[in-house]
Amino acid sequence: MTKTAIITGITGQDGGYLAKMLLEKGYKVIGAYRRGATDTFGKLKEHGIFNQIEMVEFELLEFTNICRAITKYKPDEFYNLAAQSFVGLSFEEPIYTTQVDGIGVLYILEALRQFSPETRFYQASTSEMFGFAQEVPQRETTPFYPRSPYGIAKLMAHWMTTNYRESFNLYTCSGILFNHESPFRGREFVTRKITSHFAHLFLGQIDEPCELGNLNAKRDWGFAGDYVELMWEMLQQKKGDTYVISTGKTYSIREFIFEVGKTCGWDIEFKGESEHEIGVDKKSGRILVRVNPKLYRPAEVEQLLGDSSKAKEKLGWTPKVKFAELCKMMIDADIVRAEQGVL
Ligand code: NAP
Ligand code: F7E
Repeated sequence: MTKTAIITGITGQDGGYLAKMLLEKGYKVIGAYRRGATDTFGKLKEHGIFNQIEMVEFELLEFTNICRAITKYKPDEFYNLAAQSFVGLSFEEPIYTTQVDGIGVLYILEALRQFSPETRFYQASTSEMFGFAQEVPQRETTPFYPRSPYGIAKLMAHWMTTNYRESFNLYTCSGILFNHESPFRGREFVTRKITSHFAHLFLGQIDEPCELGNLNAKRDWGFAGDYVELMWEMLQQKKGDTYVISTGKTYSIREFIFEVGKTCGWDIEFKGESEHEIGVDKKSGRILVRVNPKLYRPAEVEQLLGDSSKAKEKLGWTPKVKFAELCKMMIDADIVRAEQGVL
């Protein structure tokens, strides 16, 4: 029998990859989106799947709307990927972020409990909950220490997800995913900010260096297309659980810049300290990166490194795309877009 899945955050990076994968598995996919003044379906159209998805209006702050979507479809699986997902913005909009990323998840859980308790629920949790990491590497048992309103709101949602499993016997999963990127990453996130800017620099469409904040930060970066497989796997087990998903390797922003620069034919070296630091192509002397202290965060997550042994053992998974391949995939895609004038 055809299974039905609701995906919230369908217009985002992960929404597109997950929808594509579920369609390939024969699912009926319900895309839960919020109405906007401009078209937000660009990623789904680029994936070539927009016409295969049934869309339903869905706003995380509107409980009645959530109840209607759940009672209408009573889905086999519900993937909650919707969120105010930008950590930097969460310092400027802490109340909104907490409502959407924390309370919004409680609305969904409560609606499932009331109207569709058989639905299996996936919550998009995050390595930002580890924040000021209390252990290296971070695993399911590592104590949490979030460093942003985003991380704190997601932690509330994580515990609600756990609590509704323990209290009401719902099948709920919390996927603690470390950073995952792709050519569909939002352009405000550091990886895509770099690849989209470098694509324009490479083609000579602009001259200004890419302005960045803290270059020391280190992240465990994986590929979004790999990670959505795990979201699905988590919902196919005997019971719901919490899993860390990561590559087990960590790289600095500088290393990401260097790797992306290689595809553009640049050999980037870093000169100067703190706000005076620049990234320069050794051969031409061209300045490609500049630090702007305005982009520093009020509290930073300096380093994340995950241990996904549990997912490997229980879900039989290892990440496929490696760091260098990911960097190349992202810059190649942005160069093509910039050439076509769609970046
Ligand atoms: P994304 O590209 O920023 O997408 C976020 C999605 O949420 C968009 O579809 C957005 O819709 C929707 N949304 C935002 N506020 C909403 C609201 N109030 N009501 C309904 N929909 C709303 O995020 P992503 O990278 O795909 O990440 C997916 C999920 O995983 C997020 O929950 C994120 O916090 C979490 N996560 C991401 C990572 C990562 O590295 N990517 C790691 C761990 C966890 P619009 O298009 O209308 O804005
Ligand atoms: O920052 C530093 C910044 O915004 C990464 C989200 O998907 O992953 C993401 O959150 C690092 C930080 O991602 C700039 O200070 C330097 O240390 O790309 P980001 P994030 O904050 O790690 C987690 C797992 C999520 O759950 C989130 O939803 O890069 N950085 N200079 C910069 N970051 C940005 N955005 N822009 C800069 O100019």
